[in-house]
Amino acid sequence: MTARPPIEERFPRPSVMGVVNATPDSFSGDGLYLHLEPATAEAYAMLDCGAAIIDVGGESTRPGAAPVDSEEELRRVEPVLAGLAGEPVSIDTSKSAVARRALELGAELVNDVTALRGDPELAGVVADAGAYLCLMHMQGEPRTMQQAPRYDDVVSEVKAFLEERLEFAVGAGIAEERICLDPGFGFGKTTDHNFELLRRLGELADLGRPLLVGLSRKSSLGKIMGDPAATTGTATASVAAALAAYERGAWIVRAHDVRDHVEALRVAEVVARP
Ligand code: HH2
Repeated sequence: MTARPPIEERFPRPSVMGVVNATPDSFSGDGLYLHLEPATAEAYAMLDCGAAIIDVGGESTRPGAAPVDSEEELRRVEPVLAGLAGEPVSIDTSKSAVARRALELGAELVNDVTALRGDPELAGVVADAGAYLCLMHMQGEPRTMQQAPRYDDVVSEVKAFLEERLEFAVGAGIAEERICLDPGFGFGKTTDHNFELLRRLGELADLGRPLLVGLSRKSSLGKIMGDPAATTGTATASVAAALAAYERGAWIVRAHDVRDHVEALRVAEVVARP
């Protein structure tokens, strides 16, 4: 196995990660992908628009979503992964069985929203494959995480958590240069927590690893428009949030509306580095 280059080289800043959900209940309303042909077609369209990688997920992590077992998750994602053979793919899973199969099918990044706390075998699977890894912060678990999120200082708590998970992952044999970190917008966080994290994202960049951010269509973006019951945000609000994140050091941006994000980030990039 040839060692993969550092994640910063493989996915230069800014890179857009396109989201393909093979789930019936994604919060963002794009769970069209139970029919697998459209999922694969959508992924190719995202690549054509400039996505650097496609994140394929078979289990919804929206607040209150029901967990699924490995068999069902694999049944959902395998055909999409097979249809994307040879393309840059990330698997959004916390399960070692799903990650193992996805890596066999060519996925190069494991996006684990539990930051290696969900399945004790996942770290070994990532290490053995020499795969890239995203470690994300979440307070609580998807079913209950939005009930009463609480922090004394959300930024320093998220930072300490990511530092500890990074140390754990490296201790488990995963090369630090293949790891990126994610504050987990919306995962056990109020709207105020999310915007505090976004405002002070630079403090997380101090951890020395590339930051992945997933703000796309998140409910906080709808809530600040005046609808306290909003469950999603618009593409326009998502792009604005992505730009704010980029200006504060974000490296990889996870997004549903890929063309909008690629074009906006290109402008921001040229402004920052003529
Ligand atoms: N957000 C979602 C899922 N996976 N992974 C990372 N690293 N960061 C995120 O912010 C993140 C994530 C939730 O969004 P979505 O995939 O659109 O919805 P669902 O989980 O319902 O499929």
